[in-house]
Amino acid sequence: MTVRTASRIRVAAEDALRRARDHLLKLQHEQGWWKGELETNVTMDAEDLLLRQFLGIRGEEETRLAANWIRSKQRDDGTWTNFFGGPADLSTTIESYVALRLADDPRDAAHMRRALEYIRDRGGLEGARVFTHMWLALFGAWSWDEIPALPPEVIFLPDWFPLNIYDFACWARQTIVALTVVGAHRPIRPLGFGVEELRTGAPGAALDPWTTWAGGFQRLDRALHWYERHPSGRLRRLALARATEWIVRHQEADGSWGGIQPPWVYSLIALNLRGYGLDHPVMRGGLDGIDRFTIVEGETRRLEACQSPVWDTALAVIALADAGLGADDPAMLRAVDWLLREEIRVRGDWAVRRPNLPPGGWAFEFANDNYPDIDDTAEVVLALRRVARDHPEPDRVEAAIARGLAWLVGMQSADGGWAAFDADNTRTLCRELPFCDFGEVIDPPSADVTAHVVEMLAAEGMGGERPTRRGLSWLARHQERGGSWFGRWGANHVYGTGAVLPAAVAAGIPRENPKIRAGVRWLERHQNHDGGWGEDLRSYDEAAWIGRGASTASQTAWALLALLAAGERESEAARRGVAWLAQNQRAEGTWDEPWYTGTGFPGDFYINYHLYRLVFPITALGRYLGGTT
Ligand code: R19
Repeated sequence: MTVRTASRIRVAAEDALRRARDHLLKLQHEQGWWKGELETNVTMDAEDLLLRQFLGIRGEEETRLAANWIRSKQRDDGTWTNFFGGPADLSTTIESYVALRLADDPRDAAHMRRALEYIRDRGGLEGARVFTHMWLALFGAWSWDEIPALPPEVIFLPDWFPLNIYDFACWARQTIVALTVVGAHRPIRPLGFGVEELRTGAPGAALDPWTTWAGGFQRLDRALHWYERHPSGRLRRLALARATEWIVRHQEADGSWGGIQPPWVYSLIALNLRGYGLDHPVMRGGLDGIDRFTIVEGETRRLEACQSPVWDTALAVIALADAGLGADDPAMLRAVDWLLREEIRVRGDWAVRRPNLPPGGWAFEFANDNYPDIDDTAEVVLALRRVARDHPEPDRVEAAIARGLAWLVGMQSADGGWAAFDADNTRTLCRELPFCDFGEVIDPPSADVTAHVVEMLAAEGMGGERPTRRGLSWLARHQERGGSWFGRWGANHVYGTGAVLPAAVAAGIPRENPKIRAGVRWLERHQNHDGGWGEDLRSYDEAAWIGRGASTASQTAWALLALLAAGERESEAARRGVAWLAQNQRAEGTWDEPWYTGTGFPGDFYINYHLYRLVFPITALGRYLGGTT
């Protein structure tokens, strides 16, 4: 590279960084936090209308605005998808169709006919996921007998017994407890119309052989259905009381359950069936909370599945530190003070597996005391470390860091990796239950979370210590054959590799290490001709898409973070990546990113985090220019 090109790219990077940083600063809330929209799919909006219909509180205006949003997301072929550019999804299309019928869209309108045609072509309601069947069963449009049984008596299983509620990932656990109550009541409330047209009359799938887990569970399911019709009265009453008490105890300060839509809406339905009226404070709090997850824009209304203020704020603080903002900058001080106030000092469900571990972590959301998570805690500690020395109350920051660090060390799983919310949540048998046909129901360690914790341990000067070495060994064992790492919570191998290389190098792995080199080569091989990186979400289902896709700002930044950490700052690959960021920036300092680069559940649920396009490029450009890695 000539001296002229080198200085030209520097100038472009500086200019891009300045504009991006200024833009990010403008997005900070006066209380100190950042929160980008967490965009998912229209099942959120369809189910919101169905929830309101079930509770008898569906208003006309809400219905109209939500229907406008759902209609605006329908594609020309009549279908709905779960992410930008993705394939049509049967369950999502069915739920959207029913929601639009609630909004009085005529069955014979062209858009409804196209949707119905696709639904019937693809097997109809019979082919939908369990959650979709459940929503329709609430209104008598699907039979409760055809929903996998899930008796509330599971609440009695002790925490060492297979398939007890603590074997399930926290999001599935909360959903399951609520749905056991709903399933025991088998409610049917009026929808106002029939949806027979959704059925094809196709017979259900044949049973798997009884020698397989799936086949065994399918037969067990029949036995459970028999029990459902003859439950032991006393045991059932006790189980429902216990489950109800568990649900009420797990409501968060903002009225939510787990800060996420599924357990939230199912808990409201369950409690209502248990006699909690709409004016009961628990119900009121839950319903009011949903309003704060609702975005009304013009003539549309949509719901966030979850909110990410802690995650976004930690990433923003790191980005601004990389962009050269000092810890004494007022924006940084406000952010750090807010993060310190968000620390969770009480035990949550995680303590079932780690009863002697003192609390001290952060959740993803504004309020989620029962579920601080490892990923957020690692990023918050990394963020606090960047400002600790120059903070007016350094002891306060150090004490929070020390508690977070100890909590993270204590949450290491037995195999040396780290998962998102729990330690040793690895009972794969949970996945075989007929009920569990959507998303993921356990929370095993992943490369991205393990890397974030290792990076944090290294920043705390613990690179050489046993938890870190075990984490590094976990990462070494989980490198893919091509040199990359799988991205559990971000898309996909670009995210995993972008997390692992900076962590490994920070923890003292030499840049020449063959595994690091293999990671670098994997990234170089998957750089697009335009200089950026992109990885399509289809990569979770089709190996041919791994590392391939249209360039995006967040994924380009992740690749750059890895290359910079691996000592590739002067490489052609890094220069072209930086040039892509500079050339594709919008005038106001951010980037367009319609593609979803966040992962909720590989294959099933994806997230467009609206701040990813900004915070990650700032970190990458800042490190490129500052030379820090
Ligand atoms: C890293 C930080 N992360 C560790 C936290 C990411 C949180 C993402 C938001 C998740 O929102 C959810 C959660 C669960 C569901 C489900 C669901 C699927 C199966 C069962 Br059983 C129960 C619930 C469906 O949608 C969800 C959205 C970035």
